[in-house]
Amino acid sequence: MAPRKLIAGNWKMNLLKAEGEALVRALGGSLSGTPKPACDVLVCPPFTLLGALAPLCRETGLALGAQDCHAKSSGAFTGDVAAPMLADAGCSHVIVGHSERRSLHGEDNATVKAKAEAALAAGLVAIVCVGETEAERDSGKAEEIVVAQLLASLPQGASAKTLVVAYEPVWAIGTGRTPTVEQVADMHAALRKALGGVLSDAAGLRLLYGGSVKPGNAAELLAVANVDGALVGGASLSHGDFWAICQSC
Ligand code: G2H
Repeated sequence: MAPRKLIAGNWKMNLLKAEGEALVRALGGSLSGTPKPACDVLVCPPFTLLGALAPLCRETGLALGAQDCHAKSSGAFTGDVAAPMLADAGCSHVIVGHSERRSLHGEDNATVKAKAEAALAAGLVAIVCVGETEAERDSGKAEEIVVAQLLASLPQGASAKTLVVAYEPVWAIGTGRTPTVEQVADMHAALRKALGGVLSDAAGLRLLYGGSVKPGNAAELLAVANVDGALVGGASLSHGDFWAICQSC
């Protein structure tokens, strides 16, 4: 059976405390109303808001995640945040290996794998992101490249309960461009197959699509085989847009 869908909002480096609280309150209000969305809903605010939003998320049934963690559990790493700190702040999930971390902070697959392993060790669900660049898509080898990226980024000891994979084509992130449903279907099928070779419960693992998901394209993307939810950036900052995406499940 396909897993229950997950809609995750990646707020990136946006929103101050009052704005974040207002958004979570609005989402919580929608979640407590009817009809209930056929998905779990997760918000991933910046580190600075996690402590303030944790009690609000708990009250309203929203899951809370962070956007990154360090691979070590503590130490002299100025400016970094460790996975146990995120769990302590009330997070259940953490995104690792987002393409903005890979490209702007030089994170390679080994770093992403180490971060995902730190997340699992802290009791968090790791959302491991993978995706090809435009040049890689144009090369005709996108599936091969993304599968290799995924296998090299996977944490040891992962299962469908502790791992989520997000396919985010780099050329679709924040650009308004999205792959065709056929391209998404082919990539997700390739990722599921590759996961089946390394995880016994790969059929139950959530495979999210991310990259310019909006209310206008969410239903179509979420209906694609092997798409078990979405990782939403820009549109997750608007209650109306994000809730419309949740209702598209
Ligand atoms: C991809 C996505 C969220 P956006 O980065 O992870 O962002 O929906 O703005 O393309």
